[in-house]
Amino acid sequence: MEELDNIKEISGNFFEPSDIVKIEPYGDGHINSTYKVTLLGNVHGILQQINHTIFTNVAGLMENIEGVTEFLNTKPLQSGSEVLKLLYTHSGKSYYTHTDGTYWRVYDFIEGATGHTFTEDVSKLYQAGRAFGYFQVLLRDYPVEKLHETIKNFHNTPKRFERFNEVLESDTLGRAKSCQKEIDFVLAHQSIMTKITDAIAEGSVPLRVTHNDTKLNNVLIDDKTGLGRTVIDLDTIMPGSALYDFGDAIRSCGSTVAEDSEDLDNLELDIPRFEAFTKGFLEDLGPYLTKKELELFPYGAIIMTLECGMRFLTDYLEGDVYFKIHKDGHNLIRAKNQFAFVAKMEENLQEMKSIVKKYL
Ligand code: ADP
Ligand code: GN1
Ligand code: MG
Repeated sequence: MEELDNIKEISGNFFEPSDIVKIEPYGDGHINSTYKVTLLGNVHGILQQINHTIFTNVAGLMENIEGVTEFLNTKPLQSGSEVLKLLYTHSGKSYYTHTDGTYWRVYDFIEGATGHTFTEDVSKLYQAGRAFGYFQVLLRDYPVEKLHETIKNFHNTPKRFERFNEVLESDTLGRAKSCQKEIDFVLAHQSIMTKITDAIAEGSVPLRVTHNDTKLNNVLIDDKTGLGRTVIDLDTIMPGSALYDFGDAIRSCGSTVAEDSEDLDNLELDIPRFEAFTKGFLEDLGPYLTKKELELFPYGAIIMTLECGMRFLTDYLEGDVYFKIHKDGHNLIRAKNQFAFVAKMEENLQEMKSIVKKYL
């Protein structure tokens, strides 16, 4: 993390330096380093150091975000919702490259709204579902050829499995012995991993412009009205499947406990939460989806959760080089949690299927 003095100097490329009152770390993202900047007059901005180890083509990434936000601004939006807004540098660029090789951008701060990492409030989940579903509806005619693939094979689960195996084989830190049960869980689930990629390859599931990182705190919910206000974290907008966006969201909000909870005895698939998100997600998007996509929705939730657990486990084995961690073993804790959730969803597959059917 950069020194705060340095960050103040960096912010000065977007704001009048004399207006900057305070800069503090903000939010709960696992990838970028995010700061809330307070300016005179109690105006705020979101400053982010873009993780360029993960997003190696920062110019392409920012071109995607500029293109998508400009496009969304041409659309009539649902009442109460707004588009994330980039602030430009004094020289008119959407990001700033520091002399130390780091990359920075600023968004308008969305006031009076929250990205919830965890909630039991089903109305928020319904709203999050609506926001993510509508987001995909709005982007359905976005010129896909304009998009840079910011992380190759991001949700290609079999490719993620290959990578997991490579890391496991080398086991350079000797951590495999501390997670044999989780390794076995991954190996026992190999056959389900190809279900979405096969359907895409055979043409029964279409590629769409998708968000690809639909965790609950990537949608800001208005604190007063409770309505979904803005979809954020646009770094992974790429051609993908509706199953990724649905599945990843259920992964993050369909459980009775948070993604990194160690309280696995109380971890269940929460049916009302699953239903609330599903209802919201399908409300606007449902009519655009194919029968096969909808049939695979519950599998999307299982596969995205399995994939994310496998990514956490890979990162644990590799020495925590990808996801930000806040304690020792954090990635292993997350992986155990995700695998426990996969098992619960497998037990409830029939019920998930009937709920999806209800909202067609
Ligand atoms: P990461 O890729 O690290 O997850 P995000 O872009 O999701 O980064 O930002 C991290 C957190 O910062 C979000 O979960 C949200 O709480 C907050 N945040 C991001 N952008 C804004 C914004 N424009 N207004 C208010 N809060 C924001
Ligand atoms: C990351 O950036 P953030 O915190 O919203 C990750 C997602 C994972 C998620 C797990 C670019 O999301 O893919 O599902 O952590 N984003 C990236 O919490 O890898
Ligand atoms: Mg995020």
